[in-house]
Amino acid sequence: MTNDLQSLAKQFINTDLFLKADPYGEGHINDTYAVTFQKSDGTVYRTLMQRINHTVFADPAALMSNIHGVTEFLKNKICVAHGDAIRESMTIIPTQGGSLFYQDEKGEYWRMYIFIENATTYQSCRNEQDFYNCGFAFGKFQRLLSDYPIAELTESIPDFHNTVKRFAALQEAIRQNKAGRVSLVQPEIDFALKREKDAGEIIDLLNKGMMPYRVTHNDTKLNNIMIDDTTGEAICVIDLDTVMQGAACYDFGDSIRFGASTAAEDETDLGKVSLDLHLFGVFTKGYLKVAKEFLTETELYSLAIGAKIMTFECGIRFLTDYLNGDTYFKIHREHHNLDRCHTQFKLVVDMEQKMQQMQDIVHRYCTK
Ligand code: ADP
Ligand code: GN1
Ligand code: MG
Repeated sequence: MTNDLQSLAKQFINTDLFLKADPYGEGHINDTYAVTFQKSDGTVYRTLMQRINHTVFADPAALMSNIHGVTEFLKNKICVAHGDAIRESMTIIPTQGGSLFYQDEKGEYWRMYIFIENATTYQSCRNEQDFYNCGFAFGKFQRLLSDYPIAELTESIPDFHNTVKRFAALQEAIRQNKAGRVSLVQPEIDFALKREKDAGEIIDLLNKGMMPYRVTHNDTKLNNIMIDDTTGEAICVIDLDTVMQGAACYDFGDSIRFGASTAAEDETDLGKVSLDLHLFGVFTKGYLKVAKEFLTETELYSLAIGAKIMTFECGIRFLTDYLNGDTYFKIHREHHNLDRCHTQFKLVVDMEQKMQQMQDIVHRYCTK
C-alpha cells in the first residue's frame, strides 16, 4: 500500500522526496492520509491526501469543482480582509497535469490539500472558549458565502438534509431488512416511526418559501473545524464535500448535535448522554454574534428545532445503515452504528424536553 500511496502522492508532487504516508483523522467517509515530503533544502512538510468515497459522492469531478469554486471565493475575501488565505481556507494541490483530482487505474479518486499545521480538530469540546470560537467561525463561513453564486453548486449528495426522504429511506431499509436485523431493533424503529411528522419540520419551511436557501456546509461537526494550537481560534472550516444549498439551521443544528452533547457520538453508556444547555448557549452566542445580522425571524426560530432535527436525522441515518448492513459509515466495532443511533435518540428526547430553554437562549443572544 505504501508503494501505491507513494505513486499516488507523486501524481500531485514529484519535485520533492516522498518520505511516508500515514492514515490520518477520524472521519466516517473518506480515507485520509498525512503524506510527508522532503524538499531539496532538507525542509520536511506534510500534505493531506484523501481517497474520495465515490459510493457516497457519485460525481467526484463535480464535487471537486464545488470545492474549488468555494475555496477560491473564500480566499479572495480572506485576502481582502488581510487574512492568511492558506491557513484560513482549504487549498487544493492540483495534480502535475493541473487537474483537481487524480483517478487511479482502479477507478478510485484521489485529491491533495495543503496540510494546515499547528492546528487541531477535536472530537469533543476542550473548553467553552473553543466552542464559542467554532460557533463564530461557522457563522462567519455562512456570511462569507452569503453572496456565492448558489446556482453554480452541484448537489454533491442530493437531498442530503431532506429529513423526510431520510425517513423514507429508513422505512425502505425496514421493508428490505437486508442484514436481517429488524427484529433486533424494534424499540429503535418504534422511536423513529413515532416521530414521522417531525421529519418535515425544517424541510417544509424551505419548501413553503418561509426560509431562504443559503450556501451551507452541512457537516459542521467539531472535527470539521481546525483550532489554532497557539491562539485557540477556530481558523479553518474543513471537509467541504457537502457544501451545498441548505437551511442555516442545518449547520447550527449539526454543530450542537455533536459538540453540545455531554458524550461522544458512539458512547455506549447512555446515562452519560445529554444536551449540555450551557454549551448550547456558548455556541449560540458565538454563532449569533455574526449570524444575527443576516438571519430572518423564521431562521432564528428554526435554530433550536434544527438542532433536534439534525440529531433525529443523524440517528435515523445510523439506524438505516445498521439495517442495511453497515455500508455507508465506517464502523470500528460490531453494532457501532446502533450505538451511534442510541446516543442520537437519547439526545433527541433530551432536546424535546429542553426545547423551550433552547429557544429562550437563542432569543437572548439575538436581541443582545
Ligand atoms: P471525512 O470526510 O472522512 O470526515 P475530513 O475531510 O474531515 O474527512 O478529514 C479527516 C480529518 O483529517 C479531519 O478531521 C482533520 O483532522 C484532518 N484534516 C482534513 N483536512 C486537513 C487539512 N487541510 N490540514 C490538516 N488536517 C486536515
Ligand atoms: C459523516 O465525513 P464526516 O465524518 O465528517 C457524515 C455526516 C454525519 C457524520 C456523523 C458525507 O461526517 O453527514 O453527520 O458522519 N458525512 C457524510 O458523525 O455523510
Ligand atoms: Mg470530516
